[in-house]
Amino acid sequence: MNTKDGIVKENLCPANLAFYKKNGYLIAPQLFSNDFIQELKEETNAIFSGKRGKVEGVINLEPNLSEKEILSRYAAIHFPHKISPIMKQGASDTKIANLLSKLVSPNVKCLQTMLFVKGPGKKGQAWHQDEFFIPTRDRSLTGVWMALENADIENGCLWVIPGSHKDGIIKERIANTNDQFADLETLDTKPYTEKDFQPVPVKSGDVIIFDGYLLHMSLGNMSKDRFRRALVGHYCSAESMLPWDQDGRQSPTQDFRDIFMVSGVDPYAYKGVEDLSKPFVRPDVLDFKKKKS
Ligand SMILES: O=C(O)CCC(=O)C(=O)O
Repeated sequence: MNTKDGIVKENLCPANLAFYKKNGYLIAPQLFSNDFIQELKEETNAIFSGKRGKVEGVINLEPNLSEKEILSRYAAIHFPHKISPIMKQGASDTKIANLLSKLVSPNVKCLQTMLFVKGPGKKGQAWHQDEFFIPTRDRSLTGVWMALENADIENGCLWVIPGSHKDGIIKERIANTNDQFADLETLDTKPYTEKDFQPVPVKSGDVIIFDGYLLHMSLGNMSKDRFRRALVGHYCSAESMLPWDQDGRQSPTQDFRDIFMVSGVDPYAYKGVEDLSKPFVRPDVLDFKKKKS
């Protein structure tokens, strides 16, 4: 594998496309300017302090807390774009949309954002495939992981198993025994072994794009004092209806319509869009089998 082919320069080149097909991910360096990263970081503080509106699970904070105290409370918040135009702007960035329009479909919709801070001592997310949680009809689910600061092995960067997306199979879920993971379940990663597990360290402003069937995870943040802020967007082809109930948070549906377009046209525009997703704090223990009662 020539890892250089996995780095996008100005535009996607044929070597990038071949790398993505074979390995299931790409890195686009320095997509966001330092100024915009700074804005996103400040907005993260505002969201985590509850200043941008209701986030289920955020408790009212005492005034005058330091940034560190605010960010240390929770590892991540889902759907920040619902209360923050700047987060929505990040997830709709034209450079990202342009890449997705070539990798996924000319018509691309965004259905979820997640804002990670993952401070020192916080756990990572076990091996998983995003399509398990967010099923599309055409296997087009794609994750975009936007680094708001440098992420490396020490502070819990993303890890992938290159090529694991290719057979398009949802792997068996088994009990997790790794205490670096927040989850009760992980994946049976066989036939892959540790030598296939690859960290994807990135710099602030870099973006990782990955296939919804790619096996990926992150370990705990083992640093003493470094956060690992990242904005993540999930996208799919606008042609795919979206039978996604958000692990029981939403009613069963054939086509979840709380989406926004980032590229092209929406073939289902006649259905309109709905306001359904509600921002919430990611629990410290992740039990995805639990359904809404
Ligand atoms: O950044 C992380 O810790 C996990 C992110 C992830 O698994 C995802 O975006 O699907």
